[in-house]
Amino acid sequence: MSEPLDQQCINTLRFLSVDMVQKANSGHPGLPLDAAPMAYALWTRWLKYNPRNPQWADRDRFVLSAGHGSALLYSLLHLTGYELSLDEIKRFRQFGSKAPGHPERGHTPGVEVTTGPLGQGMANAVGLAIAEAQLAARYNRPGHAIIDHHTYALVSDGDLMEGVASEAASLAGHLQLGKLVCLYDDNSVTLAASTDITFSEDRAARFAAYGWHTVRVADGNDLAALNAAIETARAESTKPSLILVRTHIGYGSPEQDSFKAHGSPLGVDDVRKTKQKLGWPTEPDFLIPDAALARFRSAIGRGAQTEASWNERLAAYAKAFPDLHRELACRLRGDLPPGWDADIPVFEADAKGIATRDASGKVMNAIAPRLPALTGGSADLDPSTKTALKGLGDFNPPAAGDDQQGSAGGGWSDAGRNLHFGVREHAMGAIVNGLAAHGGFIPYGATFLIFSDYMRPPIRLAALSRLHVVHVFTHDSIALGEDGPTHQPVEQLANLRAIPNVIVIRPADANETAVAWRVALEARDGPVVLVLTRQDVPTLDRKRHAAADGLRSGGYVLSDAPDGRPGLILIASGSEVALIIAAAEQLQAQGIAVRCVSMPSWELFEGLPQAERDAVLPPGVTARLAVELGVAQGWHRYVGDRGAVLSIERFGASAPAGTLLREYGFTVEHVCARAMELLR
Ligand SMILES: Cc1ncc(C[n+]2csc(CCOP(=O)(O)OP(=O)(O)O)c2C)c(N)n1
Repeated sequence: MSEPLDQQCINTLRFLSVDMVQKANSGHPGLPLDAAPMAYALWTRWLKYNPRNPQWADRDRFVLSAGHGSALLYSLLHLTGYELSLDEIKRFRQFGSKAPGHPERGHTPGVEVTTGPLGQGMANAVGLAIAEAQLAARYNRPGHAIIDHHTYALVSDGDLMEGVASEAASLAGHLQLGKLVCLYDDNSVTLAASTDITFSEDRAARFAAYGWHTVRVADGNDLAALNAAIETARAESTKPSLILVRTHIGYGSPEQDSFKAHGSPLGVDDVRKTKQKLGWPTEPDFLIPDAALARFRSAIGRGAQTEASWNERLAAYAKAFPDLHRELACRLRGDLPPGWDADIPVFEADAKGIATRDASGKVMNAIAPRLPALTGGSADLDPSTKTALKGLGDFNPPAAGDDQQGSAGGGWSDAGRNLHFGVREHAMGAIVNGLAAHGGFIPYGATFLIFSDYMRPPIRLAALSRLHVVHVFTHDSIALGEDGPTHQPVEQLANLRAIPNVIVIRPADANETAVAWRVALEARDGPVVLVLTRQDVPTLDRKRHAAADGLRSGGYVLSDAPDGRPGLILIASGSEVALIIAAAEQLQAQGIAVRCVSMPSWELFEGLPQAERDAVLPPGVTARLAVELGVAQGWHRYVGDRGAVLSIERFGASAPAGTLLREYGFTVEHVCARAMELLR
């Protein structure tokens, strides 16, 4: 089946992982014991990487989607020579260790994406594969395959059960992502049970129906069969591949094939028995035989060589195609190219105005031709979210042409900048994370704000792992009207604002929307959510009101009491800004000294020094009214105990927008009345 050295290497992976879990007295030994052979085959024979430069652009991407098997990944990283010491491994799951409970991008060198919530990693892998395909199509030239790598994922039963992976797999098959290879650890056991009680469909048939190429490996310990399967999968260039590897969870342990081997340390006795059973010395722990280490560490020389030869090819490419090379290098650095914002429009003051979703569409289309990194799409809502990049091509399955329904124009190819996610919000969230993790992209996804609920897990992961993605969420309030409460967001803003590291921006008008896009693209270290209206909002007259650039502060004074000494502050975001301006005019006419504050982003505002925040919201002015078409949760931080919030504390209703706004009290009269109450 395999050479003694192979066997020794595989067991090194197994027992390094088992000892890690045992020492931490926490973790998951079952998967490393069963999946070590496939990991060994992949990492020593096929995977293209340089342990001494984990960021090398043309490396293969490896995703451990079953993130609970993190001990296996840490073993691989340590053994192949990444910057992950044995000491760190011995501190598995301890505070500050580089080997945390589940793999965390940005925390451990060599970890491509943060995994643990099942299904996400597999969907990220689809994004990684799309990224590779699009970069290759744009930059490669005959004889210059400068971008040419595979994406591999190790997936488990749990991954395949999760809806997000199904959505992503369906899209990956449709998109014919031939360089995506998933190794499925088919061990028939999950955390709490045998899959007999939960999971009985024919997985190979299901993936074949998605348009995947499937291969079976009957014995997960059969190294030759594993290598042959990976080779076949790599040879299949027009379909993603699923390699179904039959394994036995907790292989070799007394609890083999039992869910009890999934997620608890084996215990000292069973560790000893497992080592004895697999012919491994029971002492010392964390044993790494020299020969095994040498075999794994050969990755360092191989990686250096592979990268060096790529660098040579890149130099030749730079000579032959200097402009393309410059553009690619800029993208890979994560920089915005010079002049990227030169065409962003300025919107004239206009009382009727335009919807911020429309303004956003215009701004995106002004930026996109100068910013090739900007790629994305919507979950079947382009006509509503206005996020199509017109004429910049559609990704990828050859369709009829630009007259194909839904086409953004510019041709169908891997170079297409418009991604058509279909009605797959959850996968869209995870796929844009994959694009961002790949590097070279500022990806965006778009849908209605209400359906951000379908995407919260990937948004949270983007925030946790500091992925720069932009979400465009339109139809941001009950003012969307007749579609009714199922479509009317009420608690979603509070929901998104609650996630650390996410910047939520709800611009008030077209010019704030333009600045919001600037902020979103300049942000770099986390997701940015743009919350936009369906309905028109006035384009504010910036001669009378402060410049829209104030959005960068998160909250700024739009108009003030004549002497700059307000007795009352009205605060709003988005479409309600026009409402407080109208109310302020009435109040002012009654001699009330009122200040209007546009507060498009709490997170940006919190980034200001206290003194600057106090300049916007002077602590001495306690009569403060916040107005927002959503739940009040959180607003008291800005209005204080003596202030009030005009909010929505129930679901919406099906009716024309005007009726709803009246019924829910979002009128100038009601705002004025609430303000007067505060002054009394
Ligand atoms: C979305 C999500 N739900 C639940 C869990 C908790 N959990 C961790 S592993 C697991 C199932 C493990 O089964 P499988 O994926 O087959 O892994 P194996 O048992 O083979 O290690 C569950 C439910 C999770 N990590 N993510």
